[in-house]
Amino acid sequence: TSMYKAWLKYYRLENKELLTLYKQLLREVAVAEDSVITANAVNELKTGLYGLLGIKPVFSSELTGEAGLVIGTIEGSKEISGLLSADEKDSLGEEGFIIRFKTENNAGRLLVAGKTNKGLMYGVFNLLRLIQTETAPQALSRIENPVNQLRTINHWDNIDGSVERGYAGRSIFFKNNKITGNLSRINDYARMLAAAGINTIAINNVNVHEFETLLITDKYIKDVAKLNEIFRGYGIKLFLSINFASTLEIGNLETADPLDGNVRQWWKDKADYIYSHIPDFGGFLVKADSEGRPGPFTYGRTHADGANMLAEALKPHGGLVIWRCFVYNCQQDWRDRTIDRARAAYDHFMPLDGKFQDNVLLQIKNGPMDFQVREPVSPLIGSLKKTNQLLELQITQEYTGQQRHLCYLVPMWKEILDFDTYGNGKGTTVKKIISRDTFKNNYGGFAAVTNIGDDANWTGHQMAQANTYGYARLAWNPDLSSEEIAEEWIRRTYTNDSKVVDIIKGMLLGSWKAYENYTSPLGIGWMVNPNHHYGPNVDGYEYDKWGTYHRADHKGIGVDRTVKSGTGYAGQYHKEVAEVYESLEKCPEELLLFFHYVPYAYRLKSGETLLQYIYNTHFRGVEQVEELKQNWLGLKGKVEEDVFLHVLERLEGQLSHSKEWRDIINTYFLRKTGIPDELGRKIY
Ligand code: BDP
Repeated sequence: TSMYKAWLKYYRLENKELLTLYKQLLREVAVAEDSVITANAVNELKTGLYGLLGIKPVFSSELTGEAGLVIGTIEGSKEISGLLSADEKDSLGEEGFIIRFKTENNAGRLLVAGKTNKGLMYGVFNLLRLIQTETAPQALSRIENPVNQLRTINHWDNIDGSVERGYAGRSIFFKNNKITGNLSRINDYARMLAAAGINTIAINNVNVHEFETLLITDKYIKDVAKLNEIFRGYGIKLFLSINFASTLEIGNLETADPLDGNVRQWWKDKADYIYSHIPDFGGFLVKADSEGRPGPFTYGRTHADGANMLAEALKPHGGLVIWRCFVYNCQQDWRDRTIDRARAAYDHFMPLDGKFQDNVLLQIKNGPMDFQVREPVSPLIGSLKKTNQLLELQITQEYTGQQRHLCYLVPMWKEILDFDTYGNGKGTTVKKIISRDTFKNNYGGFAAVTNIGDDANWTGHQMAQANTYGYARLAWNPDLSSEEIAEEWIRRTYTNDSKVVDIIKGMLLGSWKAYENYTSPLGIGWMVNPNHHYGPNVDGYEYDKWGTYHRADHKGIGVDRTVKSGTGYAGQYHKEVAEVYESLEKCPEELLLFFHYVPYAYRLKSGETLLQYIYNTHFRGVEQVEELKQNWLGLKGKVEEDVFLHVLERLEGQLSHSKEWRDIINTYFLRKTGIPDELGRKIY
């Protein structure tokens, strides 16, 4: 299936004029550079140009004529160095690139340059993207540096081949407790990631169990090194999730206390060992003291003690510790309304600001709970000032339809990135904090849990590829718009036919709102089946220990998180933000039930009561899915048949499932209140 090629399809250009122009321009390519990364870039160029233009250019170290493409690094190529101004050279970062088009005497000359071969590679991938999306040569010229330093993908893959929260088949890395021998698929994966700008990957689940603990031993390290070699060729650093209790489980020690001398020595030796096999190893990703995983709390130590111990071991090798802030009590008492899981990350980590080594990064989930369809931004972001930070997003659609529903998440991520934390006065948006623009920390960037598996189309629902792609593009440049990203993805995936592009773009852009409409309302989240988290179950978590409540009764619904009368969570934000969330009137309506307990008769700004709003959005959400399906039906014959049928099958499933959501939610509130729909629609 063509779906396997994702955004690297390189269909022949449909625009004849551009096709002719580019065939002329790209007959000859000069590459004065030789490294694995450059060789991979050149291979991509060969594949890409053959697909897009049907040509096999002549490759040499110098152009023979006036026309052609010159690729190189500033240091490696005199020609490139000579053609660029001092300003241009200065503006290039380690991963940045320049694309330049010049016409002289009717002959065009194209230049792709990086300061390093990584930059050069990104330049080549971007050139291919621009041709693929029908950009004219005159519009190619640009200088780009990635805005974010770490652009990370996390896999929740287990060595037995299962994937935690995976909805696209089994692991691409592991099978039956072995590391895959199918390295060509890994190579294709590395191409996809690098083409979209990813530069870091953690290949195993953050929940590290018995076998995964052994990844850093003789049993697996050579095979990990083989994977690393592939990723290295595309400028991607490899990380492993580690077990904080490794010293106990594989180290023959009786403790994992981070302040114990033997434990510290064990990790130093372990780091030396890993780097002797993988000299450019990225470092460790750690989930500690969370959902049953071991951690420093057992020994009465702080998370700074734990992270710093590992950081010290990795430091001589240039490695990093990425430490997750998803730490909360998953055994709480639902009867106690003063305890609030939303507070946990801030309460645990805020007191540690400034206490972490400079090669530690905290990885913070975008919201205080757990990847719901709507959450406020974590108050840690904007509060931590002296700590390296990664924003953690979830591409895999655990709570957003599990890749059976279409839910394009880029618009949600954009809202998060553009959110003003007031952390350093007005305008301190999340994107400025994680890009290190605001607080000038050592490291920063993006992390996300991937939606990739071994399905032939990688993501289960083909259109979920747009989320993988969109995440990577935002990590490169968070100022790209949802529309731009959608459009790029569609053109690279399906066609440049603008009518088709517009229809699919409309589908993508409206899908998150549609999903929100027919699922849990106004920021309350969690009305899902426990464990697998698919499908509606309003009270599924209501009387359980996980801290995920909606507090609905016959009078109203919502969690009072105000300082005045609730859990005090709203007070974790800077005062400008706290004031807004604290107030029932000022609180953005989409988060109303996250912050306030609200009576059903409360009037929203639209004039609807809260109850009527819930009914209306649930009927509307299903209509929106019907519209998605109608739009797609109009594309028959305009996209490949197997793609057409595949997406149609998913949309039909989504439609019937959205009705289930609508009916269960609406019936629940009808029964709680006894108040029927004002418009007399049938509620079961
Ligand atoms: C939750 C998932 C769980 C993960 C956990 C985490 O349900 O499977 O282990 O997050 O982020 O969303 O560690």
